[in-house]
Amino acid sequence: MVITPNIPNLPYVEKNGIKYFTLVAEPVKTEILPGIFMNAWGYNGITPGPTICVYPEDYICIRVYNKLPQPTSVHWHGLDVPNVMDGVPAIEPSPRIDPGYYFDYHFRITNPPGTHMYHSHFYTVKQDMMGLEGGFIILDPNETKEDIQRDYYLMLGALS
Ligand SMILES: [Cu+2]
Repeated sequence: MVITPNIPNLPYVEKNGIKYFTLVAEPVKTEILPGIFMNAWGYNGITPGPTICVYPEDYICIRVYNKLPQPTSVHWHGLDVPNVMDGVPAIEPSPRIDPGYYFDYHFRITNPPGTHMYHSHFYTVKQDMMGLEGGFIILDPNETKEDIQRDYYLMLGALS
């Protein structure tokens, strides 16, 4: 169990052995300090986006809606996925998602347990710095509560 302070885990629906997640890339207003708001971009109303937690061997489908004013994509940083699902449209046959459209990223988790992230890989310098990123955790099915008392995921970023 990994806790991301102030950020919920992304819920999913399991059907026929596949875990279905939904991300909505969209403009968000986020309170970075009490009373200080920042216009950012994020997923499902927040930045960083919700933390995705899965297990090795899971089959997953992540539907990404684009409610941004420009195309986007999602790259699953560090995960071994087919090129067409990797979310890097400029150099791979992985589609960009135009405004108003969605794309279903579906793949099997073949990595071992570990800590990763997802982020935009379209106009990356702008979109990542606007906040389009989130945590992606591959949990260890053999880990017990006695092994680890607290496990936190922190995402640090610098706006330039
Ligand atoms: Cu990356």
